[in-house]
Amino acid sequence: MGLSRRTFLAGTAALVAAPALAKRSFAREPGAPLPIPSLVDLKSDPQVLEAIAGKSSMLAGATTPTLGYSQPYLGPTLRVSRGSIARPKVLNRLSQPVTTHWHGLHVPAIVDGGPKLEIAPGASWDPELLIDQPACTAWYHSHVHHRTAQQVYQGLAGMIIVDDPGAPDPGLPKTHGVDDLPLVIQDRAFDSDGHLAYSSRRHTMMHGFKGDTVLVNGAVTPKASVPAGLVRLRLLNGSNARIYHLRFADDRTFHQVASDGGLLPKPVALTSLRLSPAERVEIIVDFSNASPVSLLSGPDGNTMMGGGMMGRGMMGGGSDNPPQAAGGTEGEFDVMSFAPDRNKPAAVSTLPAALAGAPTPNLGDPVRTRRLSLDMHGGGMGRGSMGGGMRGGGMRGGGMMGELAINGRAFDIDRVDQELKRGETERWVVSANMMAHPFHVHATSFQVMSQNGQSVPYETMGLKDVVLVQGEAEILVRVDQPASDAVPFLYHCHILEHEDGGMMGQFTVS
Ligand SMILES: [Cu+2]
Repeated sequence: MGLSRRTFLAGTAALVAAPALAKRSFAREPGAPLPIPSLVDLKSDPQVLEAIAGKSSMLAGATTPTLGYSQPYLGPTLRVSRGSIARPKVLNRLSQPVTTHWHGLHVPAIVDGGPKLEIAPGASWDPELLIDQPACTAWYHSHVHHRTAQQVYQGLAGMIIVDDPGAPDPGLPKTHGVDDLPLVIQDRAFDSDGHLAYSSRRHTMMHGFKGDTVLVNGAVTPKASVPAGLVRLRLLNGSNARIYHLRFADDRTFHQVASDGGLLPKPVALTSLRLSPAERVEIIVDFSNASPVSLLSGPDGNTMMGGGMMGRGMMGGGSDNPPQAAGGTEGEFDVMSFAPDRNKPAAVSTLPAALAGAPTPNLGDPVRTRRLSLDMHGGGMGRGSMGGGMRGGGMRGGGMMGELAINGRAFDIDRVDQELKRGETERWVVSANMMAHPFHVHATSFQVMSQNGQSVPYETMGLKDVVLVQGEAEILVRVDQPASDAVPFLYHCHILEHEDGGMMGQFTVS
């Protein structure tokens, strides 16, 4: 691999160039086989998920304390099936409370796993999840207020595959771990002991934590052996804050076939894609030329000073947090690599022209409009303000830092912020200031209608539960699941430091 500038951000490159540097005792060695999480089918009997503390081998020669669900880091891929009841049993073997939120599943708030549903140390939780939604890639993660960022960072997350046995077969690769790969992409940092490093400095909280090392399924820049044919990649950005700008090193065309809420009507040809925190994208990649290739990402670029808010695509100057500073295009880095193997049979050789079973948006006309302003500032902005006066204002002198809020109010677990009527479609106008914020709504898939006044074609965006808001986004939201005052649903920024810091609100559905 050598000392390519793509090996990773500046810190890693320095390590490779000077292995004697005392600060970094353990090497990040790319190219380990891609770990494939075990597949646990939640269709039938209760299946136990244990939140545990484990030890992982992420760096050469180091042991890294981590958290996981039934494994040392991350958790199994859970498969649920439309029309059936999934019965996970979550056991908390840790000394701190956890929750398990089913991100992307359309289930009632009482089983959604939000911050009101803490599982105490030693306790267990037995939700019944009636699955009734299109096939998609979802995920699960802990969602304890003020602890989400740390707990997900330590490893409390995993992927969910929703199957829809009643829908027509779209003709896509579907053998888990063979030609249908779950890829949980996360950036992490390590201290001199090889332990996961995390900073809760104000700078980190405001920008979101960004590490200097990329893990895929818990391995540093791994290599996947794949059939020399069509392969489906289920990409989940499980990072706390980093936005990836993904492309293949040879700039090959690939096809997006699904977004958060399920299949797109037909494959969309791309040469790059942007994946913000908590978003999922399914792509089909053609490895039939059998050439090894790397998947790369450009720099995140989502900083308050970078002026990225109104930008498109590659935002701002590409500066990351200071320890990982890597300017401009030199900040491009390897995420993982693929080694096609002609001895592995490819089950699917032709990309379908249309994707049978894709959901159709049927949200209808909105009955009301709500405005949500994702605020970063010193507070005092009125409820419902669109934040126009704050746009592009920057954090001058740093003196304004402190408040993360929505409509001027920081999260309060005892306050309901919005009251929705079950089954009613609403238009939400979501605005963001200072940075781009990935906005998530629990319990539903929404349709993005426009961004900054430009209409968004459904054919390329599909149904979403996270949308990166840069400026202003207009979405159509309908929630069909109930939520009471006692256990409301949530909407929030999915930069986990922003979520923990108060950029979150609660809503009931009656
Ligand atoms: Cu945010």
